[in-house]
Amino acid sequence: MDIGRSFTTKIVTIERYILGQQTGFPEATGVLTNLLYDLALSAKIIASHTTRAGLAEILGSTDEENTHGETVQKLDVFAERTIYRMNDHTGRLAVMASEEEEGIIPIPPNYPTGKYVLLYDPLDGSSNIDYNVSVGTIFAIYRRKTVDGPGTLEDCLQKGRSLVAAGYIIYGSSTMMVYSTGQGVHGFTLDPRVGEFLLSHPDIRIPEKPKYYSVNQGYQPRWSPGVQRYTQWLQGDNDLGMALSLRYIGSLVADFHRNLLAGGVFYYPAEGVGAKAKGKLRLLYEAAPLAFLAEQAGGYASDGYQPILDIEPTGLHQRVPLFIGSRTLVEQAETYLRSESV
Ligand code: FDP
Repeated sequence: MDIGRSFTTKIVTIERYILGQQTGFPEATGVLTNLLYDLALSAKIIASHTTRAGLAEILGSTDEENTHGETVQKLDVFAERTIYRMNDHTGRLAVMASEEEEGIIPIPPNYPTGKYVLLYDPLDGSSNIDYNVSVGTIFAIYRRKTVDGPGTLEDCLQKGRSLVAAGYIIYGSSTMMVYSTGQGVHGFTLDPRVGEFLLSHPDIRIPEKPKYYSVNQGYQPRWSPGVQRYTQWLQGDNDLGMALSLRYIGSLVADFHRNLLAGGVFYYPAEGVGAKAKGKLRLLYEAAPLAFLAEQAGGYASDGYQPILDIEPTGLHQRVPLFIGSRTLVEQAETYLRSESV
């Protein structure tokens, strides 16, 4: 028997896959391909640190010194710096913006600027780091709006419908990178033995039959009547023929990832007046890129009234209520929320 031929599954690295997708576009210059590959490399570096996060040298304040006399960086600061340093000098980007930084992040004047804009949340769910719970990185790539020179705020304030690519990396029981360039959603698992992301989840589609709803139920008293009724609908007062199970990690990437694969809805609604009057999550760094992936996987994302992808951003750190996941479940949320405003 020829043992070699009995293995029929192809091994596809993320590099090969990204390049393969590019060949469908003869006009492509390879810049986006390389940008995605740089993000995969950043992910490997960040993953190599998240797996050591329980070690004392990683935890602690940003200005503590470790035993080597080096300044200890918290993991979220480390992730932020890694993505920045991987992308500031490549000539692929006009400007960046990060959830961790107040303003836009210009490309240093000694480096060339390029045609893309990178927005990222370097370590989402970071309140979970100290408890060994999955965290993630989210990224969004747009084409610049300005023609040349240093990128501007205007380049960063684009609605999700204009996204060229988006994705996330989940640092969990394994590390996965999931991304879309508008040709479906594809997932790659990092094989730590060879240091490569290998195609493990081609063309992800949210399953027809949803399993889970995910929300911080502790905040229920602060929700509007529409969100309360919607939650009861998910719990069994519905025509789905089953009550959905509640699963809530409190780490957006992990909650989204599970529901993408299992079917379900994640929501972080508005909470009346006060700090969370518009919810908690950020439009540009969290909601829009994940909404892009949800739609590419056959799902949907809404603020309760309109598609997240159609919201015109007005500020870098703008918050937005988010309902995301299986299309029918998100549309049902819209029905309940709209009915409360008539
Ligand atoms: P975190 O504060 O830990 O960074 O947007 C940040 C986020 O986590 C999301 O990842 C997560 O879904 C949400 O906040 C959790 O918020 P609650 O603790 O209010 O449920």
